Amino acid sequence: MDPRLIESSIRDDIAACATPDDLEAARVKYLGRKGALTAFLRSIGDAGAEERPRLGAEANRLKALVEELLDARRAEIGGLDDNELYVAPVDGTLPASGGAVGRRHVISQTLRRIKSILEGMGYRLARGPEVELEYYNFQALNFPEEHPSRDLQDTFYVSKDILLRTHTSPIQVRFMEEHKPPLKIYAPGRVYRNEAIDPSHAAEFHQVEGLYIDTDVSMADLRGDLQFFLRGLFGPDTDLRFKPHFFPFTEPSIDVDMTCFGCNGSGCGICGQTGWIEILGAGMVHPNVLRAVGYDPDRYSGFAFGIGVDRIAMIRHGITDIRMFLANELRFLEQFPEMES
Ligand code: 2U9
Repeated sequence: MDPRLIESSIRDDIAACATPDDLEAARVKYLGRKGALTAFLRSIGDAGAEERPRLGAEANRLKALVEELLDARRAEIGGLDDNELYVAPVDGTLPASGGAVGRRHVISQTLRRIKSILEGMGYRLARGPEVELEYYNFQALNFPEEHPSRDLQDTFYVSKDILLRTHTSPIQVRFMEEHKPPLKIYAPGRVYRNEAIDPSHAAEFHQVEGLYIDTDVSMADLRGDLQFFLRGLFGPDTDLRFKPHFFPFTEPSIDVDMTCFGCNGSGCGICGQTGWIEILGAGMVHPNVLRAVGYDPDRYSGFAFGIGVDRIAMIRHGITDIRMFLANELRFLEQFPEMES
């Protein structure tokens, strides 16, 4: 076949290609096993010896021409080279898709606020294990041997001497064993109790406890710190009242009420018309607890307080069922966008 005829057919065919599939068809038509150029190359063998070099050179030129034209046409119609990834053209005028942005769990948000206030007051973070020795959870904290909370009914035991901590107080016992006074620490964490589950009781929940030990620490210091803390958490109008209470690890022990942030004390739905909300427990660290960690109770005194993080989150957000915190129900969790640090 006449090379010039082949060349013009190559040029026409490739110029007419409109899609990557057309280009592939043109490639096969000329360079494929049964293609026109392939046939031309084979026919060279039948030509006379003096003709062969010229025909061979012509065949190679046409082959190179096909490849060159295919590449050029591919670039024009936006097809892909071999090994090239397809990248969709970006339309910068389209609106952004929004995307799914996560958020912290409402308990984590509450805990962060509590931590930030306490750290601003000079309390340092202390941590400890959730699987704890019975000694640190009960004995060292002056719980008598026959105390009901030690019962299997109330505490999850791992073995005879090992349990899931029922409060974060063992963290502070461990800290005191390793540090001399003065100290001012807070101990956040998850705690476990073998409770009958209902809207206000879960078998796992979260506490933060504070502990301050020095010479001459008094109940007045406790009142000052609790007031500063609760005003930071619930607003500057918050007032407190102390009621006598009992804990094995503090003496005296108190329950602390604060004026309701919903009505400022006049009575509303949040506080059950009383004007007051029971918010935390506290007291002066029992001399037996100081002795257990090797502190001299005649020289040192201290206060401690404990607060339920779940309870704070429920009060702040008007949540009526503690079990929602563990349900992993998105329609619940999405109601608490992060508004603060
Ligand atoms: C040491 C000594 C004393 C921590 C304290 C409370 C009072 C308290 C409750 C708050 C809500 C438990 O989660 S809750 O139900 N806690 O009322 N906690 S005093 O006393 C300590 C801690 C450590 C060494």
